[in-house]
Amino acid sequence: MANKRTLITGITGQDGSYLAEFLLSKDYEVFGLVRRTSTVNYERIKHIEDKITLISGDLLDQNSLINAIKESNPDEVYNLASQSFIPTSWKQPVFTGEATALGVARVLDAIRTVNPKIKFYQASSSEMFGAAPPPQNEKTPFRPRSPYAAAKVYAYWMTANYREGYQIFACNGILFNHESPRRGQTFVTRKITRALADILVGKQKKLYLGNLEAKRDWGYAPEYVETMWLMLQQDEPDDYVVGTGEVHAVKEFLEETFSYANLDWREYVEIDPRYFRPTEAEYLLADPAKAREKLGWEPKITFRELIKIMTDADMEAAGLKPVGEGKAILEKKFGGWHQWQANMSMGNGRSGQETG
Ligand code: NDP
Ligand code: GDR
Repeated sequence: MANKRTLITGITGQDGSYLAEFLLSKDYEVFGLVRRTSTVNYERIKHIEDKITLISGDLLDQNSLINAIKESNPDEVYNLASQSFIPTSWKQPVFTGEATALGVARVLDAIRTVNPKIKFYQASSSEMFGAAPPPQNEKTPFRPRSPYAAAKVYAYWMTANYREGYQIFACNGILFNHESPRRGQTFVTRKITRALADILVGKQKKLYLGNLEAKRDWGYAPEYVETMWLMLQQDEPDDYVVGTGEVHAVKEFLEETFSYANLDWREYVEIDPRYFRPTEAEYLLADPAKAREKLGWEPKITFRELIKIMTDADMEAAGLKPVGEGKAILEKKFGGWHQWQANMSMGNGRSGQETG
């Protein structure tokens, strides 16, 4: 039987790169949509570039999506592309809406036009719950608290409507925060682990942060991409909340990271009002019972283990000898398709593959 084919949008991002590795391990033929940038930014996928095919396109350009779907002829499309940083969504709300909301309508309509039998995964977000009281599950009404969240709510409902109206096998994965050494450097977890490494090597003296009281349900990204695939392997399309069911404040993330390297965060951290948001999602905590029951999914990496993995990776990337517990945890608990070395694809590389 021929291998399955997949098109991943957002393949150069954190999740796209892990999903590509995971699907390659399942013998998929992997195609990735990449947009044109003045400097090539394929650092997260450079170690698998000879195993995947990149296609030029943009969520803002309908024809490029139709062409990408025709060219890749996929069984499954994973739509991970979006403007995903919440502060930017306040500065560029219209652009965020174009990519994160209308971009999804464009992909869905391209599928409907080219081949409605293609299965579709939409990267929905816990941010959609915003001000809704915790814990949040599939039945919790959305109360978005940012232009990003509002755009994701539109995309969520478009996905549900294409499922109900056109019988497309379309699923929303409502994923809570998931992190890794490949996390973008402006997100708070990576900002903290990277700053710690820079402080240790003497490149940075202070770390400036915003709201330390916000609470998040943080998990390990490679585990989360497995749920995306599981959703598309079920008999019926559906929506699922994915998270650990454990909540921690930003302050706890700080404490754990700095104490892992025997430092006291209070000596290094300063609050900068620039990092506060106009409105905040204060308390996001998943009730992942449905994913556990229907997908058989259970996260393996705990909050403290996640911090050790990320900190070790940032220390190694900074040229330091890592404490080492994070590396050991990964080898013991994860294995299989996901290895330590691949995680280190987080630097600034240059790619060989060209797209037109
Ligand atoms: P990243 O920000 O790391 O990656 C986003 C990807 O989208 C990049 O590959 C980026 O390309 C691409 N992209 C952005 N705009 C466009 C566009 N106009 N056309 C084509 N591609 C575009 O995000 P993550 O990997 O962390 O997240 C993946 C998805 O999951 C996103 O949709 C995010 O909103 C959502 N999500 C993430 C969560 C998390 O905790 N990580 C939780 C819940 C949802 P480029 O490299 O060129 O910038
Ligand atoms: P989030 O992630 O907004 O939850 O969105 P982020 O790591 O940016 O913020 C988490 C919390 O930390 C607080 N915070 C800071 N955040 C940043 N980035 N920088 C700071 O200096 C800082 N100080 C405090 C924030 O206020 C917030 O409460 C992520 C993205 O991946 C989205 O795309 C995704 O949908 C959601 O997770 C689930």
